[in-house]
Amino acid sequence: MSHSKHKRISVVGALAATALMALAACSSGGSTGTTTSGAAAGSGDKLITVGFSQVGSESGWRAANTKDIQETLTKENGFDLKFSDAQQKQENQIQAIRTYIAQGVDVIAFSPVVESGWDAVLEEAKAAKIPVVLTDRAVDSKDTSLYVTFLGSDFIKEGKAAGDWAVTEFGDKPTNIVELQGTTGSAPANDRMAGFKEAIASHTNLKIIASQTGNFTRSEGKTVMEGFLQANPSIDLVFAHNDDMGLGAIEAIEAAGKVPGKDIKIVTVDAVHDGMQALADGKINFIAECSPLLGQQLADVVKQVMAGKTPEKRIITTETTFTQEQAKAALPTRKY
Ligand code: GYE
Repeated sequence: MSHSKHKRISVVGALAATALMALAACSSGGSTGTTTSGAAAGSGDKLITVGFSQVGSESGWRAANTKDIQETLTKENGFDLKFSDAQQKQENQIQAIRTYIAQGVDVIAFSPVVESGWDAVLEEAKAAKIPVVLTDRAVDSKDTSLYVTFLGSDFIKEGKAAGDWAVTEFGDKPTNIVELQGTTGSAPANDRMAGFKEAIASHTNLKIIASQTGNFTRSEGKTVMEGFLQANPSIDLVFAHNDDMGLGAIEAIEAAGKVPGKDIKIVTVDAVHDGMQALADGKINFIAECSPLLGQQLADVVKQVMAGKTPEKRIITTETTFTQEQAKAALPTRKY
């Protein structure tokens, strides 16, 4: 590791507290990456130590994302990955990042649970000269020198794709829409909502009659949908910010004696396996894809940074949309 003497001194000062925090960070999600002990044992180049703070394990998307990152940032590929799961809590992420700073990792990567409130900890990373890569979700920090790049999807575009589909599907018909929002304050929830609203804005027959967060989970999606069904006798469309909440909504709709995909249509974002299956089965009507396979791009960015290069400030993941027919065709060869 090429850290300054000055930094080593401050690291020593923080060591006692850090040991405990590191344990907490590593044990919280149950899924830890490799540890540094003996990391460079054997031969060859030194491994690049990456501290990764994951949002949580709230969805199928997140499970696929975690798997991809852990399978890509391996020792064989030159990385020593430290992984922690923040269980959808910002304070856990801040603590994990502080632990990585104190440990003197080479690069910190994280998927910020919400957009705001990161400046202080990012300034600490900057002061320690540890580059930070935003993976999957954005922060709203004005000072963009606090991170190297933001690598992930265009969530506004995904919301727009869902809204454009609704415009085409419902035409001039009066349409009551309920919205299952992602985690309040998260970049994908903010942007998917904005993109969807923009797409339907000039079509006044399309009305969002209720919106509530389901926190990107299947169980909360179901509970919120139950409430929507009780309060609103006539719902034509569910816009769920991810597949999992859409899958929860399917359960609620069926329990209410209605047919998902027919009596009440459903549009979601992600296109993970279970969502694609429900789409192929006719229970979901349309999905805007959001790829969780960010591991390789993250590995590339980290290697660039370590080689002293400057990656692009914004790296956008390529993605598509799926109709029911397209889902049937894509499912057999889908990776997640
Ligand atoms: O859409 C959702 C997950 O940040 C893009 O988080 C990600 C979102 C994804 O929980 O399923």
